[in-house]
Amino acid sequence: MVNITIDNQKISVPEGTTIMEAAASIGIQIPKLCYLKGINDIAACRVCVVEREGMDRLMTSCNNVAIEGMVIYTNSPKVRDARKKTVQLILSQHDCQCATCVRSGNCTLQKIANDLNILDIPYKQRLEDFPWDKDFPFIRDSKKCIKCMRCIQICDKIQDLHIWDVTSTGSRTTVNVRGNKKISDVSCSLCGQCITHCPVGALHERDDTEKVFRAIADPNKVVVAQVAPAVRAAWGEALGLSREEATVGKIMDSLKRLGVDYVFDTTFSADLTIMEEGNEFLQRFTKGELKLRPMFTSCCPGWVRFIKSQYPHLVPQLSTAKSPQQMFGAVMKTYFAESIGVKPENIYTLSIMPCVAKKGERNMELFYKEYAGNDIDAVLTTRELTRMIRSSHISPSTLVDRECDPLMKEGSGAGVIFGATGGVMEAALRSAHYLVTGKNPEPDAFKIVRSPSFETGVIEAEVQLGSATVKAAVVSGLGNTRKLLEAIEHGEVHYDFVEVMACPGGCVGGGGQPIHDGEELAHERGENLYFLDTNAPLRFSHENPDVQKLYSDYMEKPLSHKAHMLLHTDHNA
Ligand code: HC1
Ligand code: SF4
Repeated sequence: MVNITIDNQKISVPEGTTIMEAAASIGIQIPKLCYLKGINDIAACRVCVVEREGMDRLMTSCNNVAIEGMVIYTNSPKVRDARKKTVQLILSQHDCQCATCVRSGNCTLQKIANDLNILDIPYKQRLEDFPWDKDFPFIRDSKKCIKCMRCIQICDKIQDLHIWDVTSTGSRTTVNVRGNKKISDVSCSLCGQCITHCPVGALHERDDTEKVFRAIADPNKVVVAQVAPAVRAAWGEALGLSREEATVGKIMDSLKRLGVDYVFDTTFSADLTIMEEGNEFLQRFTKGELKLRPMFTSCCPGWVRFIKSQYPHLVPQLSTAKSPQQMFGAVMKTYFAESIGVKPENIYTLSIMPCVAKKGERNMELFYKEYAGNDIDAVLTTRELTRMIRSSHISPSTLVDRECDPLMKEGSGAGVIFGATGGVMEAALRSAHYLVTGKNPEPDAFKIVRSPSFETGVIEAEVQLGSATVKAAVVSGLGNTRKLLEAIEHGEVHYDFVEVMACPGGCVGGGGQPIHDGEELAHERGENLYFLDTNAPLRFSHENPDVQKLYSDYMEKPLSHKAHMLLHTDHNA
């Protein structure tokens, strides 16, 4: 242990404790802007400076550890003065139009400036204005970038994609796409992790809310919405609702009150995905197509973009099943459209997703009879949904539980857990067990795939399906994924079926979810989905009566010709 004094309080802390952590242990929160534990502790912003007795120079507290006998002041006149000047300088290079900023009210810089009682900026404003493609699924506003380096670190260390870089030097030092390229010319996965780790409004999703409002107001359009599994675990966070209050039924109510015509739950098409992908896996597995092993899941568009750019030779190993989002869009514009007597071109398909990459995936084409268009017309992130609710003056406390509309009303607990890492694999194994043995397993029989190793982010399991043993692996985070793919390529590990999610923890930690600066909530949100699954009346995708009816009335059977046309894709196309 190390003995130090902070603001006249004597404390003992374990060796290696930073001054910031030591102060926090006695309730002193030192302000910080760029710091992210274990990812960005490079003291780039210098907001966390403290004074050490006997030293002239102030020191940063996020990356300096407590040393025996140190006497530290976190709020001396010198510290207050320096901290205020630092923040004022940052503000002089930041577009401070808070009233029109997407992060207003949830911005670390705004909070620190307020907390420090900064009422003016005595320096000349100097803003950088780099061009950006406004049609790209996310937007970078260089005028708001505070060069904290978090985006660089997250993309390098967690996603291993190295999209961002420091450019220029000295006072001109700034951040931009590596090599000053256009974002559309580099291999961004669209995972959105740089957005959720940005402390200000420099990175945000392309706002599609006005486009959706216009479609709702269009009398010729029938707006049909779906809500992804992981949205229910997080949407209430931004609206002041507790986990218990923030039910999926209230999302459905909010959509109806916004004017959406029909509302559905993506858990329905997650169940449908299991029917297609589960049967595809069994077909590949029993046919012994060894060169196509392992089969990779294909529902995460961040992962699909990653494999296409980083490991194109492995693309044939992706399941050909479209993601639940895309399958639902195709079903809405055909089966559902026919059931309500509306032409597919008059159906406007909207999805609410925890994800930015879904805005890219939506461009997937749909050709059916005379119709040529897209499965999905608009994707809103969880954050955009909450902005629509707020801008429509819907009071969250007045929302009530509303069921989904008929025909595709049901979704199983297996569909709900798609939103957490391991969930797609677990749902698939539940149904694969039934398909192989003719009997349901215990619903929680495969829960081993829920807990990734802390170090690798990977879960491995050998699962018995009748007389066959299936070697499964689950991974989330693209840096972890790259390591796993390398091990597969080098023959160090062998699997039959691998689930990959681009965002750490799966969709619950998605790049479109509410932002809590510095806090990772994926695990907690995932627990919420497992709770909902445990208490769901239906736990098996193959028992979903609405999916069964879709097959008997329309698709015929999994992997039928029609199913291939509507529910599968050629990833090489
Ligand atoms: Fe996901 Fe999926 S689980 S990809 O994370 O397969 O986004 O929630 O909707 O499509 O169902 C996201 C979540 C989502 C799809 C499903
Ligand atoms: Fe990197 Fe993901 Fe951000 Fe793209 S979206 S730059 S891959 S962190």
